[in-house]
Amino acid sequence: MSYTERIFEKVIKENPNEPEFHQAVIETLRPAAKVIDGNKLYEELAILERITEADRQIKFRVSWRDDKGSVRVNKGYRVQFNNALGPYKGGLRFHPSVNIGVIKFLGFEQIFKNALTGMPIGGAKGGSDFDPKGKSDFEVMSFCQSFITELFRHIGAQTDVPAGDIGVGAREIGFLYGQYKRLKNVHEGVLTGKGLELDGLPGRKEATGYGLVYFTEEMLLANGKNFSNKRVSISGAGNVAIYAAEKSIDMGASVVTMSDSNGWIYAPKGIDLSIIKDIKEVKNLRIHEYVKFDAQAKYFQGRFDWSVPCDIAMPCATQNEILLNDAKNLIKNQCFAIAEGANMPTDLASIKLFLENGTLFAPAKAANAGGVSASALEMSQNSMKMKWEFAYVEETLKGIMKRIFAKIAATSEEFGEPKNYVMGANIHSFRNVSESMISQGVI
Ligand code: NDP
Ligand code: 2IT
Repeated sequence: MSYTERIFEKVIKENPNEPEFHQAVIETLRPAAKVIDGNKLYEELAILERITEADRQIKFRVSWRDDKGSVRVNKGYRVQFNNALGPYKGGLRFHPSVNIGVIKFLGFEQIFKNALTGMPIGGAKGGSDFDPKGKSDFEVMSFCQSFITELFRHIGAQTDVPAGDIGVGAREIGFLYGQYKRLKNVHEGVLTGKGLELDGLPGRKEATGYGLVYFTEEMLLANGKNFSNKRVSISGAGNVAIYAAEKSIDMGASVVTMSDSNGWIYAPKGIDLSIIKDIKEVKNLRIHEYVKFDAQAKYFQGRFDWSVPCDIAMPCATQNEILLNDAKNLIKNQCFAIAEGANMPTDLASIKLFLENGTLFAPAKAANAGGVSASALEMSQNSMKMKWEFAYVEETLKGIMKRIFAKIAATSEEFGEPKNYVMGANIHSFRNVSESMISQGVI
């Protein structure tokens, strides 16, 4: 049995009940097996044993009071996975589905995503099973203050820099930042995704969605296609989905679907994003409200199954939202490109099917790296005590996404499968991280 396959068995055995983590390890290392299994040094130095074992896993209790004065208790996590390339960096997710396996999958992915950005950042992820939905601002603040009162001792601008993810946006980051500053008495770039009224980066909010579209455009252009007049099917209606939709529309496409965890909308002539922004960003309502304002649109309750005609699909909600039947729906409807905005939205069987079918496939660790790239710009902005302009950030982001695509495409080419961007992304990032680990000795 090969080194990589033995490691998969070991990871599965030693991390029981963590299916998302197993999936992330296989999804990353199997496409890189060609370089790993062909290089004995990796095995001699136990690179895979080390890379799949987090540097540190922090789990803590978060007690807080709700508006009625009742005491509530949640679980908090931070997994500092690997800092070979720089300080630990990665988001915080607040969602009832969060557990240690989910945070480990996200932290593991983050190591390789961050390596692709070319910026000096290691990989981490954190979060809580706290559900911000239906909570007052005061309750969210109370929770965030308690969460950071434990986490503050483990993070810092040179150590570990958290940011947002599902359920964590500028409001939550502001509350976390305020309490951190109070505890440490330093104003430093310890969190990214801060509001513009704090030391936030103009363009961070838009960066993941815009970056996804910039990356996808590069992939389309390299294959003789573009966004113009294409139908884009998007899932989710949060931070990533909204700004992926905005940039797709800017590029001349129409967005025909969006969703939330209750259901999805289909607007064959294109969604009016100003209505979505008003519903989601201003009024904080459910997506079914959309059909009240757009007569051509239909609402379907329940899970989105990717069953409507589209040219490009962008899953932007959560993990495993494209399963085999969904992939078959997309192929049947002649969708020619998938670009992952969410982390690990496509399961292993569906990725395999897309690649066999010749569907262009932009893997998350490359395609959604715009968010963390902008976070790294925010770190540099904060450490220099500067404020970058939105236009500068947008241009820089565009350059970063283009470079990521070029590096991946060159690597896929080097290994004889020029259209296999999954292989290109995983080999390229694995090589970066492992070379850096090797030069730092056995630690
Ligand atoms: P948000 O919380 O802003 O939005 C998440 C969206 O996805 C909401 O519409 C939400 O619906 C929906 N959603 C979440 N969980 C589920 C679920 N289990 N089933 C169905 N729908 C669900 O998060 P983001 O937009 O920030 O994150 C979306 C994805 O992008 C995640 O996978 C995240 O890890 C990834 N990502 C985020 C980055 C960032 O910078 N924010 C960077 C890179 C990747 P509802 O409101 O009903 O919960
Ligand atoms: O998955 C991700 O890359 C994020 N949630 C953003 C991480 C960051 O540090 O900006």
